[in-house]
Amino acid sequence: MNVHVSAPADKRHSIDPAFARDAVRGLSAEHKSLPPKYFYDERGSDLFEKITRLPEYYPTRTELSILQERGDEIVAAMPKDAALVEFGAGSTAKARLLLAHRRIAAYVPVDISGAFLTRQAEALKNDLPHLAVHPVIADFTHPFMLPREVASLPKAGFFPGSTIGNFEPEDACAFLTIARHILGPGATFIVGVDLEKDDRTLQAAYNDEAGITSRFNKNVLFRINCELDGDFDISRFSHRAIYNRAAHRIEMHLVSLAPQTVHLLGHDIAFRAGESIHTESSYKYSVAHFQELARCAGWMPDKVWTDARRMFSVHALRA
Ligand code: AVJ
Repeated sequence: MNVHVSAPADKRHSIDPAFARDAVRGLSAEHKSLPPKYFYDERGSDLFEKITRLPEYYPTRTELSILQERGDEIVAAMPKDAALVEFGAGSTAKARLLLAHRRIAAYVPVDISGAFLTRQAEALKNDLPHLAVHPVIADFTHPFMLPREVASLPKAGFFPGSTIGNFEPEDACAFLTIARHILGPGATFIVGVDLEKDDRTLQAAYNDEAGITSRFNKNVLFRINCELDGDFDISRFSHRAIYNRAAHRIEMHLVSLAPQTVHLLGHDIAFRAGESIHTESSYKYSVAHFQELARCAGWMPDKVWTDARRMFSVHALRA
């Protein structure tokens, strides 16, 4: 049963209009979907952090091992005394592995979360006093200005974590093009990209035994209930992650276990039994396939580093 209890007047909150628009639009479409960026409120970011430590979720630890073991070569692929511009700097853990080599003059973490960014930047200034740190509060998927303090320095972009896998290939190409314009001529771009591999490893990484990925996926419904006055009965949806090999992507879905109608912001959203909401695509690339994408965006593929088991890749591109 879906009983909608509205919040008392003093508990009412302001609604994020972009979230409201994207949720209503995505849930009203013939093939229902929700943008993956709405996974990441505080609870969702915490669940993602837990995912990165799961035994089945290989990408984070594999990329960290590549950055750790090949950091000197990766930094050598950048111009000397560059400003390292990190797109979507969640934590500075990965950048620190490159900054440790002391060939980088400045660090420009770009993130939409201002408070978080300022805290991280302060900690980094303490640990690496020689480094100039200039955080930029911006949505890195849109064009933004680099701080004037780094205008005269050569640039190295950094986009780890296979975050690029969340973009549709056309959007990934558009993003790489914007990044090339922001970084300018002579720049290097270091991009972490998850590799195509066997189904079992991929499916396991998104269907962990402990059920954390399922909670992470369902967090978007939880947010709709809390923030958009939705009345999803979350127990009547199940997590599904499958590898769509023809499309080269993991697809995460939330599948309705019964016919049901959900209400939010004055809209009635009807579900058939078995109907799904597509909540995330995580594209996987071969080395050659990613290099082709980079060329489309005007970058010249340079070096590539992978782990011994070829699970994950770190690419250096040249503008
Ligand atoms: C943060 C987009 C790289 O696609 O692997 C992890 C997000 N989703 N488990 C990924 C995610 C489910 C992750 N990215």
